[in-house]
Amino acid sequence: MISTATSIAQQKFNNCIMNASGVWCSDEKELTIIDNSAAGTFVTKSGTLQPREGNPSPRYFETSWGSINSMGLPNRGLDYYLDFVQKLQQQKRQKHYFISCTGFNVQEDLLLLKKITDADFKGIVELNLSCPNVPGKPQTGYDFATVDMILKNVFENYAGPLGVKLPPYFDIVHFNQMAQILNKYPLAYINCVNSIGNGLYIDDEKEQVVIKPKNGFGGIGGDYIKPTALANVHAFYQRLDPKIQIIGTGGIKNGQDVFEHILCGASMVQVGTALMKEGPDIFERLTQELKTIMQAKGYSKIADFKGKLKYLA
Ligand code: RRO
Repeated sequence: MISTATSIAQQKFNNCIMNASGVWCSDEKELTIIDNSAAGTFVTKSGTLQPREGNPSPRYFETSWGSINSMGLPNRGLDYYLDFVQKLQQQKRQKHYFISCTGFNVQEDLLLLKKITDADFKGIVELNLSCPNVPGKPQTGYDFATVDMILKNVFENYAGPLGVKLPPYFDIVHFNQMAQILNKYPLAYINCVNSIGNGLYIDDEKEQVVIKPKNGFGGIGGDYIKPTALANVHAFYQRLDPKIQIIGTGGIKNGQDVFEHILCGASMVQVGTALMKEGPDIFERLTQELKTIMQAKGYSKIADFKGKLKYLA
């Protein structure tokens, strides 16, 4: 028997493959479909204190190598996701879920976490430190002192399992500096990576950008970002206290991609652009493709190859 089961923060999941926040997770209808798919669980769209409409459309565009988006954090508000997940959790006591949230400053982050505490939420929180698309708001994850300050406040005020969604980093010094900060805190996990921020895709015939917000600048996902995602997963796998697990996100569209993320050190993987393109049936396909690879290599569980990337002598 080949198992793709995993655990994050001591919570067990029967499959290590799930959606990435932002894709198929904006409302009850979408979340229910993911819940009933082959995915191990779901994460919600990042919830803010107030519901948000997000940026004007078109705000998402698919290219042959991936996607560009500038959604601008459209969401129903944290309360909506918290209510729905709590309801679901009562029906399915054995299954665990992730709620993503993001504030516009540390005070808002703490208010969001207080709501989660007051709701007696037993699942896992993903604090998004890396939205690239809110005009005028830089990505928190690139401001190292602010990340440190937020995590200090978060762990003084929130006791449940919590991970952070990080932007991609591109320099060894930045991996070192960020790992040093992350290692100070009892994080359940980090999620590498959010989209590569502020790319530009152009329609050559029209000599025009393809999305409306920010004059076409947006977060890049899909094939373009897999090497960057793998590098971030592995760089942090090498540097973090082993108690901090890693969720790998970026460029996953087949079983080989899932395998590579796990080989680099991911304990779970998330699918964004490819889920958007293919729909929730993708989870069944990815799981079967991963199992086929594991069988061919003689692996029966993900611990058999997790983090075991080899280097050249
Ligand atoms: O909503 C978005 O524009 C968005 C978010 Br919050 C995020 O974290 N990553 C992304 O690519 N888009």
